[in-house]
Amino acid sequence: MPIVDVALLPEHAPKSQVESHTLIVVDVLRATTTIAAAFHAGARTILPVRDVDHARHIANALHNSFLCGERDGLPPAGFKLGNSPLEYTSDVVQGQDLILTTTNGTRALSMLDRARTVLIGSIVNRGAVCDYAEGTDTTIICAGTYQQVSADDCFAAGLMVDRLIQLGAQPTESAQLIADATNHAIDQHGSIHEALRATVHGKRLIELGMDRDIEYASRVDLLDVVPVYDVPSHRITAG
Ligand code: 3SL
Ligand code: MG
Repeated sequence: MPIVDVALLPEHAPKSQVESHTLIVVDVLRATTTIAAAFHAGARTILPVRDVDHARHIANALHNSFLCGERDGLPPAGFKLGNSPLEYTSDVVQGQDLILTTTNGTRALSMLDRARTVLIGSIVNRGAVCDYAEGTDTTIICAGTYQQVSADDCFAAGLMVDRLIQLGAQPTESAQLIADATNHAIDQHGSIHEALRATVHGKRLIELGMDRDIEYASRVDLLDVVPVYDVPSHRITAG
C-alpha cells in the first residue's frame, strides 16, 4: 500500500523520500496556485528561479520570455507579472515561457535537486495532482513562509492527504495529523476560504489587498492541470 507523508518545510523532507517518492510541492498562497493558473491559461514553460538578479540575468538571455513573481508580495521593478493567479490569463501567457521567482515557492523547488518526480500542487489542482500520484509513495512538501511553517500550505496538504487516502494511500502519523487539523480548521471557520483568510500569511495578503487571490486559491479541484518540474532542465511543463 503506498504511503503519503507531509514535510512542513522543504528542509524537513527526508533525503530518502526526496530521492524516491513522488513529491508534491505546495505554496498555496500563492506560487503553486499561480503556476497551475498559468498552465491552465496556456503557458508553455515556467522556469522557477530562486534569486531575483539571477532571474533578470536569464530573462536577458532568453528571448520571448518574461519575468514574473514577487518579493514581499509585490512584483519587483521590471517584472511583467506579479504572483497573483488572477493575472495569468490566456491573452497574456498563452504559448509564453515565464521566468518565475517568489519568496517561498521557488525557494522550495530549488532545494529538490536530487528529486526524481516533482509535481506542483495547490488546492485548485488538488484532484488532478493526486490522481497523477495515485499508487506511488508520495511526500507533500510545504514551502512555508519566510522559512517558517505556514498553516495555509498545511491546509492544502491536508486536503491532498484526504484525497490520497481515498485513492488507497496509507498516511504517516504526521500526514494524518495535518489532515485532521485541516478538517478541524474548516469546521471552525466554515470553509477552506475562511480558514486560509485566518492564517498569518492570509491576513498579510488581505492587508496587501489580495483577498481575491485567497478566494481563488481556495477553489478545490478547479483546474485539471498537473505542472511537472523537471529537475535536470529546471523547467516546469504541463504534465
Ligand atoms: O509564492 C510565494 O513565495 C508566496 O508564499 C509569497 S506571496 O504570497 O506571493 O507573498
Ligand atoms: Mg506561500
